[in-house]
Amino acid sequence: MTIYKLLLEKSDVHSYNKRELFTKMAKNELFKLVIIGDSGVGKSSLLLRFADDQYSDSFISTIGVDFRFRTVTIDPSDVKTTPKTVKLQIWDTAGQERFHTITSAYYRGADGIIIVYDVTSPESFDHVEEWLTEVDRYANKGTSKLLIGNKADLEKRVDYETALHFSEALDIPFLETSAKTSTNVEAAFITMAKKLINSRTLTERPDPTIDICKFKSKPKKCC
Ligand SMILES: Nc1nc2c(ncn2[C@@H]2O[C@H](COP(=O)(O)OP(=O)(O)OP(=O)(O)O)[C@@H](O)[C@H]2O)c(=O)[nH]1
Ligand SMILES: [Mg+2]
Repeated sequence: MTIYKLLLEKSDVHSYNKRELFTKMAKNELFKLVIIGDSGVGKSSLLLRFADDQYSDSFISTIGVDFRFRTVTIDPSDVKTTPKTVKLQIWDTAGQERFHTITSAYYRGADGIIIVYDVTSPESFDHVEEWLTEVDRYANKGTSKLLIGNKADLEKRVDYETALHFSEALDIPFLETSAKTSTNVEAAFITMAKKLINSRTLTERPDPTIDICKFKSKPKKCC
């Protein structure tokens, strides 16, 4: 149970404060993620695997955007707070160039952005830099990023080490996944959720410095 729920149960919490706490609670437990990358790298397949544990070999290119929800519980040992159940609202975007104006509008307000390339397609890896430029242009400053190399069940044309060095240089977590076999799909979204929980916890942590002026006794009036 979160601290907010405990406080809400306390009868002496003023109703105005309760409303504030409710807003904070809701805010705390929902993260908006956006998946981007070239057409055909497997963005929709990753989302379908994560949200419904399903996979299809047929390729139906996404038109515009689509979204799904999934609630996940994060192990308390992995986050700097108590056990956390968070709702992920995941936006799947079309990789086709003609939709970029529409899809880039979804970057703003995203808590996390997942950039996907296809390990069998060096072109899709080369384009990651362009996708990151778009993210810097349209997303909020503090947006978390994650790099995914999908289709790891197939013969690779982009080395793991090359992608890892690239991601480390940018300080972005990186995983190779397969939407087809499920490998690392859960791990990828959980990695992003943990990153977001920890960064939100850090930004909400109260300032530990003590204002000593508060404890100074008021000057006594003479006479
Ligand atoms: N072998 C293999 N094929 C995959 C994998 N993920 C996706 N595919 C296939 O790749 C094709 C494209 O997948 P999508 O998920 O539709 O690609 P997308 O990135 O959403 O493409 P757009 O919507 O056009 O941007 C489909 O035929 C999928 O079945 C994977 O992990 N392994
Ligand atoms: Mg798609």
